[in-house]
Amino acid sequence: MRIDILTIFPEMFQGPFTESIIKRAVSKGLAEIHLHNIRDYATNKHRNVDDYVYGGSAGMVMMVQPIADCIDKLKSERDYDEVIFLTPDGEMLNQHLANRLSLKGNLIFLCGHYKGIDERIREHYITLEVSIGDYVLSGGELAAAVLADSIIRLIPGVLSDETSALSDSFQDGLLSPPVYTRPADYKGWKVPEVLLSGNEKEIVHWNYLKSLERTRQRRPGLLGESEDH
Ligand code: 6GU
Repeated sequence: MRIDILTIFPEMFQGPFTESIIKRAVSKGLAEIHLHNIRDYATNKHRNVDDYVYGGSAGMVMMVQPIADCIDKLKSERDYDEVIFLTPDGEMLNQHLANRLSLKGNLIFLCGHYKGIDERIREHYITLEVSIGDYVLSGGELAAAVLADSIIRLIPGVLSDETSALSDSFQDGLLSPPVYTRPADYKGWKVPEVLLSGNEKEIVHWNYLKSLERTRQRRPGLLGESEDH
């Protein structure tokens, strides 16, 4: 998979993609992340990428031309499956959407700033708008990093057997059960007996019941039950 990220703050991606699972996916050649500074496509004297809102309301809007030129260039080099705009008014990210996007080959992520982007970019280029939750971030960069992480870890070969995405919370529609490691007794705080029993069948059943219990307590909506309790 190849992800091209269009941003005015490429440095914001130094952290999230240079550690851990995403770093390994990139070094194994399973994912490529290419950052593009939208300002490099500005053609005016001051390299502006934003301008005042038509109609007089306060704030700045990202201009069409630099973003359009950047996307046009990328599209002339290869086909893209989706051009995604990260925005609080987009479709809510969930595991189902991450699964769907992990099957794609080439994606463009566009990170917005200020009051937003000129609507004509959305009309003529954007094929999918994604939000990561009902709160406002200063820009789309952190949302793009979250989206990229949720997708890349699902690419076959990225996770090892032990960290398999199959046992993730949400992958089976349930939250994960509690987990423990050694020692079996820490100052009298004991690991549940069943986990030490070696009885594989009983352990699988116990984990399932704990998943169900935790989901019912914390996220009943995932079980199709009422959220108020
Ligand atoms: Cl995708 N962008 C911004 N700026 N804020 C958000 C968001 C995205 N998702 C939730 N809040």
